Order: sequence, then C-alpha cells, then structure tokens
Amino acid sequence: MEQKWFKDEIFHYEGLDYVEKKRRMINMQSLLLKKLSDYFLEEGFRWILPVITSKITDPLWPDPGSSIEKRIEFEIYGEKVRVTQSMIIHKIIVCSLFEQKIFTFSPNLRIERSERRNTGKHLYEFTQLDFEMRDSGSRDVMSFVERILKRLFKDLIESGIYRKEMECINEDWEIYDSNELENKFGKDWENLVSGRIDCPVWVVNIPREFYDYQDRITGRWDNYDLYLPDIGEVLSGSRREISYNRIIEKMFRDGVKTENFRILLELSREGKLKECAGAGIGIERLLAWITGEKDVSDVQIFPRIPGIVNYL
Ligand code: ASN
Repeated sequence: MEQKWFKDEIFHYEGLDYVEKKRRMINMQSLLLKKLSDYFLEEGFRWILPVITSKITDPLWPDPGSSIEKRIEFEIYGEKVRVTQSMIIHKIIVCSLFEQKIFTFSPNLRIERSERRNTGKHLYEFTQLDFEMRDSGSRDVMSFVERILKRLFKDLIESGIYRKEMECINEDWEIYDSNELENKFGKDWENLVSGRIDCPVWVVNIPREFYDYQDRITGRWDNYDLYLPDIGEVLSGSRREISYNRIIEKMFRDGVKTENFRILLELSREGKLKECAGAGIGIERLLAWITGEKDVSDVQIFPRIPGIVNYL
C-alpha cells in the first residue's frame, strides 16, 4: 500500500484550514485531558504512568466487539513481550496490592482488521483513560462515571462547547441488557444503538473476557458499557473476576493460555486479589463526540486508521 503523509495528504493540499482544524483539536484535547485528570484527582484517585510492553496484556478474547488481526509480540533480553492492548491486568494488580483508586492515560495498540477503516469509530492506536477502584462494584463505577461525565458536560456547556445531548445531566441514564438489545435489533445491536438514542445509555450483561465477573449459577455478566449518541461505545468495564477457580475455568473454556497470566493466577490463588471494578474511557471517541467529528481519526494529530499506515 502506498504510504501517506496524513490521510488523503490533506496536510499538503488544504494548508491553513487543516492546520487550524488540528490546532483547535489540540486545544480541545488539552482541555479535556485537564478536566478529566482534575476530576479523578479530586475524587481521590492516584495517577499512574502507563506500561507499553509486558509479558501480560489483555487477550481481547473472546469479545464480540473485537476484530484483532494480529497481536504484537517480540523478543527483548531473551524474553517474549507483548505491546499493551489494555492495562486491565496491571490495573487489577495495582489496585489489589498498592492503591485503592488509580487511573492512567494508557496507549493501546490493537491491530484491527482493515475492513474497519471506514467505520469512523476504530483506530489501531488509541488512548484510554483506564481506572480501577478497590472494594467497589458495578453500581459504584456506573454512578462515579455518570457523576464525572455530567460534570464534564456542564463545564463544557459553561465554556461555550455545546451538544444537545449534554443536557442529559439531570436524569439517570437508562440501562439496557444486551439480550434485550439483541432481541430488538439483532446481532448487530452494537452498531445500531448509538443511532437510536438521545441521551447516553448503559448496556449491561455482555459476554466477553475472563476478567469480567460472571455469576456461576445464572451465567449473568456483571459488566457495563456506556454508549453515546452517534459515536457508540465510549466506555467499557466490569466488576472483576478474582476467584482462582473461576478464572482458570473461564480461561480453559475460552482457550486463553494460562501461562501468559502466571502472576495474576498466583496472586488470585494466594487470595491477594481484592474485590475491584473499573472501566476505560476511549479518549478519541469522547473527543470526537464532543467536537462533532464524524470520524474518530480526525481528532488524532497523527491518524491511526485500521489498514492505513501514514508516514508520521
Ligand atoms: N479498560 C477495560 C476495562 O477496564 C478493558 C479493555 O479495554 N478491554 O474493563
């Protein structure tokens, strides 16, 4: 594939308009990062730096929403390491062993299939505001998220940045079960929901990776995603699975290799994993939603569109 400077070489052809657009985006990005980090720090979270390479990363499997075509693995110092797909395992460990509440702005590399280049919602490199809370459950995380996002919307409206749906700050956001949505919209519910809502909505009980808590008897998943109008899923998280037997059982069920998760398994066998819950907010999607950009890559200074490798 021919290499590009930026998407459509717009940087060369559209000159100043393009530069001005990117500058506005950088300003908004800077404002958003400042506000979010202020809210987290004020709520008592500790800010940690991200990891880029590790022997352990999120398997992103099984997950109905994922389309990973390649997991990046290489050798350093004679050891095989992976590039972070999400810091989920690190978050659970830090939260269990060291600090009650933590957050990080974590770059994630997810080599999505090229077919996703036109969705306007997928990137092969993006950043999540990933956080974790000890002694907490789903309700705690969901109400915390509503609190900070409503605060953000209110602050944005006050600074003259407006979207109609930002007015959804005086009500509780609705909660739908993924089964209910599948019955209503079919298997493709994830892509249809965002076009049919006027306020942010929660979707719960979504079958996916071993680290999300699943009730052994009912089979119900204690997890949640937040959908925003137009842009779709902007946050995903769960109460965590900390029981050694359950983690092992689910890894076998899903064909996830246990040797890749040795430390996590040791800690859970020794009873050192604490009850915790958390989530990750997709920064680029949130920014695209706030600015009304149709394509999430437009908010990146150096776009990372699936299937397209730029010069920068
Ligand atoms: N950040 C998500 C969580 O906290 C995990 C992910 O990105 N796959 O559950």
